[in-house]
Amino acid sequence: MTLRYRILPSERLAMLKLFLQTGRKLRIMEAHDGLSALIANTSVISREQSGKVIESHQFDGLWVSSLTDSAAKGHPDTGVVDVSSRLQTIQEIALVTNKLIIVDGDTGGESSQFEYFCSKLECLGVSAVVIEDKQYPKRNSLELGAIQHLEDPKVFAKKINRAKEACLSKEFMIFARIESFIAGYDLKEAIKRAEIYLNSQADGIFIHSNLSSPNQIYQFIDGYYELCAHTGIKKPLMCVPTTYNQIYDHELFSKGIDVVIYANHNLRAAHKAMRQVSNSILAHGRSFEATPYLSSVKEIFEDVGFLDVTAKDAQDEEKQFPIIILSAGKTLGFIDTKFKDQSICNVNIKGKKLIDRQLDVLKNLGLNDITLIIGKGEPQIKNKQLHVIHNKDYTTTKSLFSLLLAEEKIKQGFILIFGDIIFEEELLRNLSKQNKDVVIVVDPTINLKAKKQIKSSTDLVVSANYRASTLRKLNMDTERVIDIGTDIDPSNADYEFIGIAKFSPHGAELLLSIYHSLCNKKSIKIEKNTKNILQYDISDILREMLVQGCSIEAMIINKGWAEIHNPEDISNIEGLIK
Ligand code: SPV
Ligand code: MG
Repeated sequence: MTLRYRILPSERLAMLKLFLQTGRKLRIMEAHDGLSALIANTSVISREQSGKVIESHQFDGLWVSSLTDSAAKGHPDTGVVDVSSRLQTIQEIALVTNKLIIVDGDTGGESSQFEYFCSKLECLGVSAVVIEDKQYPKRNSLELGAIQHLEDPKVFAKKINRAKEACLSKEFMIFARIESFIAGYDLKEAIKRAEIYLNSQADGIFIHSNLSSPNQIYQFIDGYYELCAHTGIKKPLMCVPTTYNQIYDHELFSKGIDVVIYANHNLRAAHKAMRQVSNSILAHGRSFEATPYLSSVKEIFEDVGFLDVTAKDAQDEEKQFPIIILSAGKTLGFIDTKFKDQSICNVNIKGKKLIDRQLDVLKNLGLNDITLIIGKGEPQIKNKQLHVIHNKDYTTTKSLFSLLLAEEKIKQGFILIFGDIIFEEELLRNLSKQNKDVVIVVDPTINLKAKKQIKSSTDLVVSANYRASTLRKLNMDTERVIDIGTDIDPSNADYEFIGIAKFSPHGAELLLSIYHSLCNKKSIKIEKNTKNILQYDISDILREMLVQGCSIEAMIINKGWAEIHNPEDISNIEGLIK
């Protein structure tokens, strides 16, 4: 269910009466379960002119039909679906919609049963119930061969009066449905019954016909309005143009009908599509040919609120994603400085260690599950929550080996951060919102640099979209990566991988399974080189994932980060930090 379309019972209950009092003409659509109700509730068509909506149409409410409620359960419409089951359907519909509901109450049963039924409908927020003046057990009105027995109209009116008196609210409405035409009687009988019901406590009249022409209905309307003028009582009029379906609802409205009900169309649509799809699959031995009759799974997910749930889950999970900081690399750029025997995370930038700068950003974002992987030196950090892992083999291994030392941590998804960069909150906030399997953060400014200015250790990235489009947005935009590595010719590269990436739980699972399958082989061929898995950098495993068909997205940024590879980088950064 989606949480988007909801309303409290008391508000919904009053809607029909309110609309009718203001003279609004209403179009009502059938629903037989939560999904059909959602579709009836949310369907809207609009006409635009010069980019402005000049006309828009949607249904005003929902009809819970006995025919379709029964048929959806595989039953005939003969009153065999019991009251509890009907109430269950009505509740299911009420829970996922916010439009008024009119319930088809069949004959209403005997008086006391009807009183109890109405009291329950009222509590559920149903606006109105319609009962037909046939004898129990009734038969559906559309089957011409069915034998129909009418109820004594005075007995029927009394049943309505009793239920009206049992109702708690003034807003709950009961409509008296005249079945004279259905049972083969003439206009005179129908008008005679209308007069009795006008003089009862019924709130409105429903006139039914199962002919393909609207003549019976039009004659009734004329007779009814004369009767109203004569008695001085006017109650709203409803009809169900299932058989006389060439008449537009606006024609019925202009004749004097107040509520037009499309009483079975969602179920008939589903029935036809289901039959076609089943036959097509049997005929072809696959489902491909049935595609035109099918909604996509995504469309269903959208309608029932699954996408809302996954978006909220992703937001919640942002906070729980473990952060892995890789800081075990060799600090070649600092060989002549006092940091030569230190992990890069300990270098000082304007009085503050690089790792402390990273931790500040993470803390501000509420990210507390942080693992730091270091090689040489001890991190001199007071943060007790920081989990530190030592890569004792840091001289003979590379970044993938370091990452895998935290294998237990990364299984449920993680955010990877290289230890030699500083970055702003905004960047990580945007990355956290991404929910694709693997998203790497990339920067396009390499394109502005001369080829020889690009360091040989830079992880270059080739994107599928870069070449296809000239219009790109920054920050939240992602593009599909087609290659990554330090060996890509800079003139073919679109971006630089900055050393921050997010792996969803599924992305992490893919990474681990590919890593383990690689471990089972002795050495692996990457392009021209043959590498031992111990010599894999993060970009090597990302490339291997691409080779194996995984999808990797690049999130593009062009500011908010810097890398620290040597004392010169530090002095550049210090110039920028206030
Ligand atoms: C229904 O939809 O169940 C109705 C209308 O009662 S009809 O089927 O036309 O009788
Ligand atoms: Mg019915």
